[in-house]
Amino acid sequence: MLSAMGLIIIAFVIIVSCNKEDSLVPNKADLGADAASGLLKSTTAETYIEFWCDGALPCPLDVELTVATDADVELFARDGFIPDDLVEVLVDGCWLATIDSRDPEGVSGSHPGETHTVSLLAGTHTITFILTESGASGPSGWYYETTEVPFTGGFLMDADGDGICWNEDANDNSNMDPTINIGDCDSGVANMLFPDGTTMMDMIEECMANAKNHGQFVSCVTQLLNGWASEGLISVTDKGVIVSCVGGSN
Ligand SMILES: [Ca+2]
Ligand SMILES: [Ca+2]
Ligand SMILES: [Ca+2]
Repeated sequence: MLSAMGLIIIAFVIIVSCNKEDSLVPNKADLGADAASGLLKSTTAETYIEFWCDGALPCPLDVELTVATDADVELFARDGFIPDDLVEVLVDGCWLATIDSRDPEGVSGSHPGETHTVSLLAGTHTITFILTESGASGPSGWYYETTEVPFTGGFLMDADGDGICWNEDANDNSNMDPTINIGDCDSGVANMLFPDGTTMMDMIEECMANAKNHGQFVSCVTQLLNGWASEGLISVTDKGVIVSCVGGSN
């Protein structure tokens, strides 16, 4: 039994469908959810989405994805009607893929689609599809589907949790200790994150990895500390505390 509101929504969806880029009515199974938001939930494995920005680009569309346990997710997306769009796919604000469905022939028919895998920790995540180029005169319709597979952790968007996406992070596996520490010696001085995604501890660890002996390690760290002190990132007192940690290390 359909409620009056349900009928209104379906009527709305049908009107909208008639304005779609090539007047194809979407799969009936896709009708019936939140038409006002521009997102029609599917009862099939694929979810139908429409970019509604009155022709203004870029046109972003967020969908939420909740995974109960850590999982790799295979994210499939395709242009549903005329293959004529460029769509950026972001997960939790980080770029995952660019899907280019543009076909010079402009023939009506679905794009075969692409699958891109992302590693997600348990919880709710945001997938953002951004229509950046489109040949559609009206709303452009796409489909996506997510499939959970065993977690590998190989495709995390921000593996070290420093807020810098994998493709913009100079060190994707930063040492995020809150303070600068060497061995058992904690200086108590804040381990700063630089804009490129490297931390002070990353740089100290690099000194450690490259030094052939303790003298080289001390000299490498001292050079870093002198630079940070001259930039005002650490105080002279901080520098002294760290130097004594370095001196006591082996
Ligand atoms: Ca299209
Ligand atoms: Ca990062
Ligand atoms: Ca980092």
